[in-house]
Amino acid sequence: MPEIDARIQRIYEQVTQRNPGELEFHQAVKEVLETLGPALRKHPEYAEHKVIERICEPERQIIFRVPWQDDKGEVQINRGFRVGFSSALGPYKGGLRFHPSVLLGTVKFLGFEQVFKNAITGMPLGGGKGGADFDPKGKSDGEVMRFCQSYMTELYRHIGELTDVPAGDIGVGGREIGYLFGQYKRITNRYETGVLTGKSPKWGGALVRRESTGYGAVFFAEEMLKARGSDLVGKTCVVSGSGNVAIYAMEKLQQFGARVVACSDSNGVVYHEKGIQLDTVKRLKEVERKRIREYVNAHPDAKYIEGGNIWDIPCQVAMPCATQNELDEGAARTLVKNGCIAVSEGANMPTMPGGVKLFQEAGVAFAPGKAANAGGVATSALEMQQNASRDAWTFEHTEERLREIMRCIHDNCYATAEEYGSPGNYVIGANIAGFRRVADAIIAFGVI
Ligand code: NDP
Ligand code: 2IT
Repeated sequence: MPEIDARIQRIYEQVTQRNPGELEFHQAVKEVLETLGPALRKHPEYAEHKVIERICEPERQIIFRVPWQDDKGEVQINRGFRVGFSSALGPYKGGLRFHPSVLLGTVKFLGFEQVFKNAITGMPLGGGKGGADFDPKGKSDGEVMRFCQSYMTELYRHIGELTDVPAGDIGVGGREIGYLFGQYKRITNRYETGVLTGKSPKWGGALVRRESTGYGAVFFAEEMLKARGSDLVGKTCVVSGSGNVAIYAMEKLQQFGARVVACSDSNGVVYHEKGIQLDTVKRLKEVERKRIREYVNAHPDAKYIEGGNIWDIPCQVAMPCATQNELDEGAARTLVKNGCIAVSEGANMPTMPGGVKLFQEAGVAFAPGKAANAGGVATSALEMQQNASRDAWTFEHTEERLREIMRCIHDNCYATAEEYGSPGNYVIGANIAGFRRVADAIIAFGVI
């Protein structure tokens, strides 16, 4: 039915015209829309109720000034954002990103992805995202605290455990969540633990949330390999980044008996043939907040490549866990040539469209971030569940729940891809499975 394809194309053109210059948002929308044809053909009600048009328009977008004083007493001004994309399945849910590159279009791309990701977890979560163009790098704890307090002084009126529940993303970890929660508690006079996730387990956070995104992306990789009669044991792996997602992806890969030979940060790449020593990475990144180049001071047999491309390093399993568009078509070609058999995205939209196509054509098992990194937000939902029941689960129990959730997401994507005529295509499986759950709720609620 070519009219369906023409309709999808028209919707995409409207999105680009109405959101000029927001290239990452356009990219995220395009990637989803071009996979929805089979769902629209099978379910004409989605077109009739203009479900796609509604999903592409955020329910609300909040932009605000964030003034704060640095350690020298100088006034600094940043811009804060929170976009509530869809509340069809639950309160808006998604992280906050503090990075100098953050623009409204960045937050919208992430919020759009989040809607589908949260839907395929099967949990009661809407989708949203937020952040600021604040750069936490090189800032003192006091500066980060004052920034977070100022940010929350506006944000508090827009969030709540039944309305919108932020969490971490790039540049926002346990320290920032603590400062944000402290200010929320102080302003609202409420110890409303369920308003944020990613809290420290010392005061209301869930065990495993810190590890969950990285662990989940490895569980997904393991499921993909299992579906092909293989596993992670003895596999050579490369993980980009060295932040929250990368560190715990490396940890779980090692626990599965894989060999992680490289990781990175925005300055360069560390290659350690005998295997990355994770204690060193954790000390450098989680405690001392230093650059990855310092790794070689502790391990002189490792190599540091300033400005290097991590995807040049041969591996069987690649896990991009740093940021969007970090793996281009050329890098995908190199990976395939070097024998890569599986790619599991810990980051959001790290592989560029040409790279995804190349992996799929080469028969590489490819897991899009929407499915592979959904363990983070799924464990946020488990944190909300524990907060609501004033309970705290053990590490083992929570990790088992995460593993089961990732297994279900994998099987759902796999089965949906098959049902819609593209067996083995996890991109189509994830997009259609997520879309259908949101779309059915949107139709049920009428025109709101
Ligand atoms: P962190 O801030 O903990 O770590 C980010 C890592 O990526 C750092 O090593 C950083 O290097 C690198 N990086 C960030 N921006 C760039 C850039 N522009 N170019 C090169 N490298 C960069 O963030 P997270 O680990 O939490 O997030 C990583 C990815 O995972 C993001 O795409 C995020 O959206 C996604 N994600 C995170 C979840 C979570 O629960 N935290 C859940 C699901 C997805 P440097 O320090 O030099 O900047
Ligand atoms: O991209 C993501 O899924 C996250 N940054 C985590 C969101 C959350 O609410 O836990």
